Amino acid sequence: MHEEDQTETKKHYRICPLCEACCGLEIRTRGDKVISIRGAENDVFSRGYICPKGVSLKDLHEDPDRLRKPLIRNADGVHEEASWDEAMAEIERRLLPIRARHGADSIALVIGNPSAHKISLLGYLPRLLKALGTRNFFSASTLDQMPKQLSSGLLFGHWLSIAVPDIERCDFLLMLGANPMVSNGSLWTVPDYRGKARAMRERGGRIVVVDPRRTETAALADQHLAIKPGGDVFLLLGLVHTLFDEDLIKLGRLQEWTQGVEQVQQAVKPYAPERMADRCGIAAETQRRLARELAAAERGCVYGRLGTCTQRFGTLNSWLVDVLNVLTGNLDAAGGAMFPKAAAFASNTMGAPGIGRGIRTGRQHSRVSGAPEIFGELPITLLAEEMETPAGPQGSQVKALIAIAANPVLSAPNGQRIGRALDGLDFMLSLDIYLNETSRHADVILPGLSPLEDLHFDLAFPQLSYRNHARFSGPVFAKPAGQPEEWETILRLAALVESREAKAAPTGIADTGPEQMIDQALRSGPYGLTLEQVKRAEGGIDLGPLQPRIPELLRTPSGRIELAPEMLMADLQQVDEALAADMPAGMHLIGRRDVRSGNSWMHNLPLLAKGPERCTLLMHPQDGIRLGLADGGMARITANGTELLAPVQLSADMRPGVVSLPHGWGHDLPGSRLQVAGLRPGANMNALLDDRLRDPLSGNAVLSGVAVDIEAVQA
Ligand SMILES: Nc1nc2c(c(=O)[nH]1)N[C@H]1C(S)=C(S)[C@@H](COP(=O)(O)OP(=O)(O)OC[C@H]3O[C@@H](n4cnc5c(=O)[nH]c(N)nc54)[C@H](O)[C@@H]3O)O[C@H]1N2
Ligand SMILES: Nc1nc2c(c(=O)[nH]1)N[C@H]1C(S)=C(S)[C@@H](COP(=O)(O)OP(=O)(O)OC[C@H]3O[C@@H](n4cnc5c(=O)[nH]c(N)nc54)[C@H](O)[C@@H]3O)O[C@H]1N2
Ligand code: SF4
Ligand SMILES: [Mo]
Repeated sequence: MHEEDQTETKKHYRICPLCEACCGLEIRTRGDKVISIRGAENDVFSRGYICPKGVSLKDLHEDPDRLRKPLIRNADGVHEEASWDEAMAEIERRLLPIRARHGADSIALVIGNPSAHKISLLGYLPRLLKALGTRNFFSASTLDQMPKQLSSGLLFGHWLSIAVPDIERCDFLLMLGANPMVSNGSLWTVPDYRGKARAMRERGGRIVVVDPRRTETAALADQHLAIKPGGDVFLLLGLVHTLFDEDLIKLGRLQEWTQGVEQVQQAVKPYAPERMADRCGIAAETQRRLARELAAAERGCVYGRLGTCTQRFGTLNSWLVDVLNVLTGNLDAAGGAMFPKAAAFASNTMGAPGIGRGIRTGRQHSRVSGAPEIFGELPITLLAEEMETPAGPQGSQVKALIAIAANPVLSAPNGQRIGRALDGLDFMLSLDIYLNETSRHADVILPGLSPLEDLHFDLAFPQLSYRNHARFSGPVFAKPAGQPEEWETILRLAALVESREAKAAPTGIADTGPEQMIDQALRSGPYGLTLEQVKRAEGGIDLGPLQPRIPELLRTPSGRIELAPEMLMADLQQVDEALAADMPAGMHLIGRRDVRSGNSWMHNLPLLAKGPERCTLLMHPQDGIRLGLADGGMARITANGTELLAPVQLSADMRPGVVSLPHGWGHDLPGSRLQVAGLRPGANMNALLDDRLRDPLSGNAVLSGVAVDIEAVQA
């Protein structure tokens, strides 16, 4: 019998947790081995699509460096395996006195990207946060999408009411600062972007990509506009200006649901394309033609992503993208920018439809810099100063940190400063599956499960999907005996902080496991589904193309789209100042993603790590000649008081004057256990970034367009 089980091949359906595309996978196993991983053809949403990362789930599951037991750092600074009870006892012994002595704010919480992909984390973090009661809550959101959350919240009344391209019906797509061919989409869950973009062009649609680099996405588009880094606000203002100037406004159905159009018209008067051209690097006539083309499209859409958010004017950019969609009648219309309606957990389907309290920010401020809280978070670039600065009248110093699925030492600007500050803490706890650049600073590390041992239901991404759907997948393998699921660990920590019976199993209605949580959310959701129904439909339930949702979706106090929020109108003054100031001189650094990466933590998987060197500095050949750098030559890049070395890759795809380095590299720090990644560590581009630069409205870090010095290193 046992023998038979070991040889029988089983087929499992599993949703990939590694990026926002949320592809359904078909995983074949024999005994405890993975035999194959491919795209699940029967998935109603991803329809068989997969990328190399999905295949690498086997490597992740089998990675000998992946933590399976808690680690406690001994007196010599070495991490040693411990039992769960020992680890929890150590946390109790060291963390609780800090809180008792220095108050709730002395413990900071940082959560990273993978937590958005795990209901076991995302569904339970609010419990821990509530237990901690700290204002020092930080996340990767302020390295990423906070500007879009803020602008969407201001316009539509909820920060998760984010409109996405209805690509299957669109015939003109203007895309800024996004590379879905590589990233597989962001704030836009769209598996197989390539297939959808091709289909769009085959039916006569056009795609225009705005990016300082001719990316993989630009190569597949009809037109590429090589913008100057940081130039989007000028271009977008030029486009909105043109719509008014050339009488191209048509609000259509949204006329009666929109307020503030006149204020926007007044506000954009000064920004004629002729005045913007120099600052964005795109000729006035090109801007005007683009505005006309957008206005003339039957079903057009503007989409901006990471590259537009990680700038000083990230919130204005995010707002202007939606302004363009509204003014051209493309918001909430088929083929335009539409709002998904998730089967569960979507706050914008809860409460009274059509009206609400809107959003409020700045209810509290950070202690050292006084930066406003936004959706309960503080800018992650302020984490270091909160750890470094002694207590004063403004409150207590951060003395302890809990990091959950976060690697800010590599992913945040000036991460080396964060690393130093972590060493000064009284206690640090990491929930992580690796001993890496950040968790090596932790006194205790608690591991999560392998994704193949975990169930999966996406809480966030159905709210951002190109089509409505409900999908669930169960664990492929049983979890190791004695290892808790991450939600259990989080509840145990919350209980410990609340000083309830720490060792008891979680009890009570709020402490149910994810399945009950999902079932309740589905039942009370807009389609009245049950988890049983979703489970029975392997490959998911298709809930159809996106439907118009205005006015039902709105949660603003006016019950309308509030197109001219005061906070944004006021920030236009800073645009005027930027226009009046001199152009920042020198070479400008932008980021880049690679198909075989996932921010900082997938470089330890052999399948993804093989192949050519990926941490290279892309540079236009003209710049190479000027700087004496040939292909493969070594460049010294200097900024932020730091210098890095990286091999140069000459590429005519770069805008001259702009260079590109990927983030998430720099795996050569002592004390980490990343055998594969350590072989080709790469350089940490975030070491070059100044942690003082952020969009003050959203608190989002500036990751793009930073001036750097480059020189050739003689062999
Ligand atoms: N220069 C520059 N910097 C950037 C960006 C950029 O474009 N340019 N992009 C930014 C963006 S968009 C983001 S989202 C951030 C990401 O910033 P982070 O979230 O800090 O970085 P990740 O590399 O995603 O790190 C994830 C961590 O989670 C751990 N982990 C993985 N799976 C699990 C799990 O199942 N459970 C637990 N507990 N831990 C797990 C990994 O080992 C790793 O330590 O980086 C940002 N940094
Ligand atoms: N393979 C892979 N996939 C990933 C990730 C990964 O690390 N690897 N990370 C995941 C995460 S956390 C996220 S948030 C998403 C992000 O997904 P996307 O939003 O698609 O982000 P990127 O691929 O970084 O593309 C951003 C683009 O902005 C461009 N850019 C830089 N500066 C500017 C500028 O000033 N203006 C304009 N217009 N463009 C600019 C860059 O050249 C780049 O092509 O990807 C996710 N998917
Ligand atoms: S595109 Fe994203 S979700 Fe799909 S297989 Fe690749 S990593 Fe997984
Ligand atoms: Mo991200």
